[in-house]
Amino acid sequence: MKTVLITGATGDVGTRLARELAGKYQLRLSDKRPIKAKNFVKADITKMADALRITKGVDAIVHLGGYSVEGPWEGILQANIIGCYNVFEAARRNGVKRILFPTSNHAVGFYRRDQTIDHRVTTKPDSRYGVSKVFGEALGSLYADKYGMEMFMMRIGNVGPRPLDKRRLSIWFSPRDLAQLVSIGIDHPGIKFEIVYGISGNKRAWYDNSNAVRLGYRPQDDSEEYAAETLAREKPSGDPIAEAHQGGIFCTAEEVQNPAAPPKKGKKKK
Ligand code: 15L
Repeated sequence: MKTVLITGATGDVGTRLARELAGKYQLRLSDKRPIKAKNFVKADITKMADALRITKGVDAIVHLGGYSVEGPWEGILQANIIGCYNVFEAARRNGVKRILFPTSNHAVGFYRRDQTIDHRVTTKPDSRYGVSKVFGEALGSLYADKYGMEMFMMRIGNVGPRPLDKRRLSIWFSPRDLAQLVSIGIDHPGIKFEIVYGISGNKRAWYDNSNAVRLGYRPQDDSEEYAAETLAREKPSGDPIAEAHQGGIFCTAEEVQNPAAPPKKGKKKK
């Protein structure tokens, strides 16, 4: 059984992924926030020593750790630029060949919603966060070409049990489809450097995901099942730039709240 390190394992996506992959791989979970689990190792990936410690002896790394929304540059710099460099470089030094990197729809978020894009388009980040994901893609490309590492870049949409709003009908990624795509990234032989979109088989997708299909991805879910209820809940944002572009409010906001974060205390549910 392959040993797989998941960084950022206590986050929403990490938690769902670990649940889906349990039993299929020997998982090593890591994060800077500790959880009680036998296979958990606490680490701060902004420190190279920690990155070296957690990447030792694994077959593949799913590097989810980092800042997951738009926010202040300093936080993004530490977590997504320095942290990403440390994990890739530690993997290289420890002889770990395969890295799965969750880049994001926000690496290409300034494409318009009336465009269909594939894995070959020029990046168009919609935020500092999106830029940090483009950095990860570029670093992966360098490590693939220069050091022969195997890089699987997943431009992830939004992972959750169901789509949250109209924009997410196009980019929704169900946990079981996430697990399928990650398994392809871990097990597919001969990966050099691949970019795929991490979304379910959504009818309303803005992406031509034929590269993932070529590698064997057969999504089981489609957001269309939730379209009527999602659209009925939708409130107009009044932001024409956000509405016109795939990245939504990431295109205009300076800070975006993590959609998976629990509602702030004191705010009563209506
Ligand atoms: C992302 O890249 C984020 O990691 C996630 O928290 C969501 O905000 C998602 O994009 C999205 O676009 O909904």
